[in-house]
Amino acid sequence: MVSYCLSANANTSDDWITLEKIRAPTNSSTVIHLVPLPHSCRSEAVRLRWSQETPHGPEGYESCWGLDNVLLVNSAHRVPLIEDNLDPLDTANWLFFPGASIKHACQSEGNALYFHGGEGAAHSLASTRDIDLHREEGRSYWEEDFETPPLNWDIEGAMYGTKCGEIESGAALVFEKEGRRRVCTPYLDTTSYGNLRFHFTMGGGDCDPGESHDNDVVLFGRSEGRRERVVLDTLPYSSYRTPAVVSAALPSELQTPVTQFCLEQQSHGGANRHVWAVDFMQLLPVLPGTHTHVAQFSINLGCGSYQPANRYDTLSSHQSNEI
Ligand SMILES: [Ca+2]
Repeated sequence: MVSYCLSANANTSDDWITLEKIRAPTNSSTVIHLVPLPHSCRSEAVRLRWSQETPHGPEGYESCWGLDNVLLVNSAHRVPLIEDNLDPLDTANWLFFPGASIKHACQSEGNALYFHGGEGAAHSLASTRDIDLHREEGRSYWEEDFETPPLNWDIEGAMYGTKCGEIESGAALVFEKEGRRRVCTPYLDTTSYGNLRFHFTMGGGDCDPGESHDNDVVLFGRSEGRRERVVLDTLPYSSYRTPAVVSAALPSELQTPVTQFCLEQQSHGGANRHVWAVDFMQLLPVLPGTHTHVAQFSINLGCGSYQPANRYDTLSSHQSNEI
């Protein structure tokens, strides 16, 4: 059995690239294959093919084969969001591991998180720090981190800095000037996006807080050719003293080839009054892929002296829900 890939710009079937030759299993059990794609297969419009080689001898053979659960994941050269071999354990990676000790045990390579169980061990678990799985490196999504002035944005009444504290990371867009305070993105093709997110504060850090709903900031979008604004949210003056993520689902009228998003403060008390800031704005795909991340770990359940007690439950993820 041979698996291949073919780029769209290849002209003939002779350009199929062999990825792997798979021998027939010696028994009838199902075998899972993980095949890294070479660079030549990582482009647009690539096809994959599986085929059985023709028999060499005159007698031929009888066989049937099946294929199931084909999964293409973009994980080959992605920087791991978290990686820890525990040699030594990186304390920044782990929130809790009650019931565990870090030691060489259970035939581990170097240190392992070792859970010895026993009486009264109510909880044995290991919990990582929060990991932002929305940042899907390599996927197509749009973002702006305001570390340098962005091109083609329409910005009034703002400067770049950390006056309102660190909103997401590094510099943010800080609205503190006199006059109109408004920011609009360039016109974007939002047909494949379903969610707009950004980090926001009013009154964070050393910034003057808002005092009334007159200071609220309105989030709206508009499509080219339509004059009317589509209001997505109104950010109350008192709700973002601590920076927080604002997340807005895109209605269908804002999923167009030419759409922009704006934030505008209704009114304020002048320079350095009622100050707000924005950082790390991003557009996320309509539907995140179901398999966009891979967790890989090794676990040994058989090293205790009383093996029937060994049990593991699940690898679970808890998502702080902001969408
Ligand atoms: Ca930033």
